Amino acid sequence: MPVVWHSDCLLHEPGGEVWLGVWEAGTEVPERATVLLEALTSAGAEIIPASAHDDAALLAVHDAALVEHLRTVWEGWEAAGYVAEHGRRRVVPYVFPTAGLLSGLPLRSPTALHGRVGRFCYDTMTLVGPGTWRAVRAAADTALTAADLVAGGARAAYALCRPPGHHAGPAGHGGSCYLNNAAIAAQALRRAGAERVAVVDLDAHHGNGTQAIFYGRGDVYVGSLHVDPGAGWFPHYVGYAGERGSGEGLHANRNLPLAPGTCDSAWLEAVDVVCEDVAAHGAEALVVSLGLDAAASDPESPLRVSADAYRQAAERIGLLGPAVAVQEGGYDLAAIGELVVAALGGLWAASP
Ligand code: SP5
Ligand code: ZN
Repeated sequence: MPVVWHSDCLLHEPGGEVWLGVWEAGTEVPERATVLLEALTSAGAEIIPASAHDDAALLAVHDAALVEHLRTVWEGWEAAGYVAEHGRRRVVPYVFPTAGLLSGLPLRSPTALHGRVGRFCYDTMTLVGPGTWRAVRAAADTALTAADLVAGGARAAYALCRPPGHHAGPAGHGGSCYLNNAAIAAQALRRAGAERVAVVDLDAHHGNGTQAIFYGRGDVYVGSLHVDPGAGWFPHYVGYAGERGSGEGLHANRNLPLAPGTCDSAWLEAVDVVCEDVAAHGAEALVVSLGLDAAASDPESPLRVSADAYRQAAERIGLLGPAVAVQEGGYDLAAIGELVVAALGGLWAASP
């Protein structure tokens, strides 16, 4: 299994997250990537360096304003004195243009950066620091390089992306995500000639950004199994079963919310529902949003999935077509190495 990697992915140091008003250590740390890389290297995977790709691939799924914001927000934050004069060592928004604030009035672009950041970041947990943009851009290149390999005939490839991406939508980011690596890969597969593509999201959280990007499209199916957002889990407001797509995309979106505590058998049943959809969709290529946080020991989710179930899920998905696996969440540093080896082993064993 080719493993695509760029060491710039280590440069993003969120330095914690503000959760419910309190600054906490956070779990989306650079060590996640080094643990995954070490486990895959030890398992004998071939490590392939990510190559640079044009911004066009990002702009195919994201608004130019979001990309430009992410590219420039740290230097703007520093230049405006938020760090040196005010002790704000990371970019964190505090006012959000929700429907409750705007009450139907148009979305403005406030001149003050500390106001404007809430237009692009929808939570207080997705901080920007000095190395964030380079890591975000490298993660997108990593996904694109893996998509190139699959478009060029590889039966599967894995993008070791960090930061993760599936919570980033067309115009906004959050949930520890900045640009949507999986959506960028899916769109690249379309552009390379696959008429129909499917995204299968195994992360413990709903892939709201991927859903939003493809919601109105019939060419890219999106299926996600995740802990029920209504039971108290991020992203809280989206990821419900009734969200089936709109317009040409109607029925090309599937959400399978799972109760906290869901174990292997019920999780694999949900995988099978998505696999049936993918086959019916006629996907010529797949993207797997490979979050490892559904694992029983993960600190960010109450699902109770084993490494063996990850292997079985990946085997079933791998039978459906050539696949680009894109790293999403997964926060138990003691477990994610075994989990990623199990999942990619299953995908590689099965892929046609
Ligand atoms: C990519 C991904 O998996 N994003 C997950 C975003 C959800 N983060 C929620 C963080 C909530 C604060 N952490 C609480 C830990 C309690 N054990
Ligand atoms: Zn997650």
